[in-house]
Amino acid sequence: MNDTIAAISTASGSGAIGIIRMSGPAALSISSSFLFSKNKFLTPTEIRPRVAIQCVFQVGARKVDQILFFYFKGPNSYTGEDLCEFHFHGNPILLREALDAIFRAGARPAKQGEFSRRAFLNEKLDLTEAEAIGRLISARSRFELELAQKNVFGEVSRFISNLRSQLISLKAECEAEIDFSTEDLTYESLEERKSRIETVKSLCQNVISKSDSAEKLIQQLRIVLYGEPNTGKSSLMNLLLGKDRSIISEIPGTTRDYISEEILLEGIPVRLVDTAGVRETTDQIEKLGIERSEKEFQSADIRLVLIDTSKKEEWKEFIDKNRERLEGSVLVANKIDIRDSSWDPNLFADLKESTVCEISCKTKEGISILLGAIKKKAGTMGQSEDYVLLEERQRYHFETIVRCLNNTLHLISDGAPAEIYIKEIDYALSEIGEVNGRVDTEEILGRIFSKFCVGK
Ligand SMILES: Nc1nc2c(ncn2[C@@H]2O[C@H](COP(=O)(O)OP(=O)(O)OP(=O)(O)O)[C@@H](O)[C@H]2O)c(=O)[nH]1
Ligand SMILES: [Mg+2]
Repeated sequence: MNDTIAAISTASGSGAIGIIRMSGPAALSISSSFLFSKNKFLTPTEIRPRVAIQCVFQVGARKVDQILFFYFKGPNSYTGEDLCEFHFHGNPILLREALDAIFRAGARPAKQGEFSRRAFLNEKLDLTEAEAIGRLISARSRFELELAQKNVFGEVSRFISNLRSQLISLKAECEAEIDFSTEDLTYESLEERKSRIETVKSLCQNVISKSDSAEKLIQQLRIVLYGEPNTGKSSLMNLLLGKDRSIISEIPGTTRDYISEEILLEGIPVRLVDTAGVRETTDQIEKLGIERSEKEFQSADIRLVLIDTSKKEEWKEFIDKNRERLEGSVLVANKIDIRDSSWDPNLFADLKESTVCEISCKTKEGISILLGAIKKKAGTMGQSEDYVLLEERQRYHFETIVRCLNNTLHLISDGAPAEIYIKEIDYALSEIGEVNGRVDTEEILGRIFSKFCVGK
């Protein structure tokens, strides 16, 4: 990393301020050639680290802008190298002019992610933290942002180092057994060893499964509103969207084709789909619409099945006819403001894994409870201290670790000697190294000798 890189670090377009960053050995000397204060250019020695300098950014005789300048002396900077920041007024043309001058003075354009890459190479960040910073910047929902924040603050890195330390001690134990098996040392029993491996394996499996459900929430859940005509699907759609998107009328069969909209529900990005009411019909167009409703119902992540509680027992027939298909759905008992005396939510207590929510689109009663039920269905981790693997890359490595540990367990059960199954533990360890980009064999050696004090 002998060259010096520079780039505009703020978003494109105009804004109150626009920042150019420059990192590398020549950062300070290049910067100083533009910093004009009190009738002269500053010399590098006049620039103190971490002190805001107010001056003019000047290219030769041309005054470009009044700026704030910061110098972070390596290794105490984001990249670990000398790093300079110019805070301009945020006009893209002005920033471009300044950046071009910086390039002419000897810096080269930074490639995508190159500042973070240098930070990683200088051990300022590990790979998972670098990835989390990327997520933090690009997160499209509060939910995704919160997860990225946990990773930025090192939750995943801590999890990984804990896992790694468990595997290293496992390996150390096996290694000692191989090297010193003739000496009179006691080792853990195979059963103990297997149960330790199981523990590590389930830690990994747990984080993978949490990550899969988080991924769904980040990608966009499909929530489908389904039910007979006139039950209030379109009314609920509009209510959740906060705008009149679907046409509502007292005529059954109003919605003929599905309508979908993207929204954030409780910070989770979802796609809401309003469908045509399902019923027996001879109308060809309505039939096509109903076929689509069925397709949407099938492919939904969360199904909101609406029933009209104002109709005397009509809902009962619908539920009884569709009993099996409705398992796992959220039953939305609408029009509770004008419910018929025959309505009784307890009649559906036996529907497996489903919830009944009584609401009124008219009075908005029960809507927050419904939102809570949706969130619960979504499997949200809520306010927990949890972290997940946000990147496909990380999940891939964890799946490989689980495979290696499974192999180890099988080998042990088959009576294989430690020399053989230790290889699988090795693979698992190197995968962990891949997750955060740190691979170190010295560490393993150190552990062996500190733990067993052999060679006394
Ligand atoms: N009193 C009362 N009326 C409601 C409520 N929800 C919906 N309605 C009325 O019920 C009628 C049907 O509502 P829609 O939202 O169009 O029903 P839908 O399920 O989309 O009907 P289709 O599109 O025909 O399948 C309208 O006249 C709404 O104003 C409610 O909670 N209380
Ligand atoms: Mg409708």
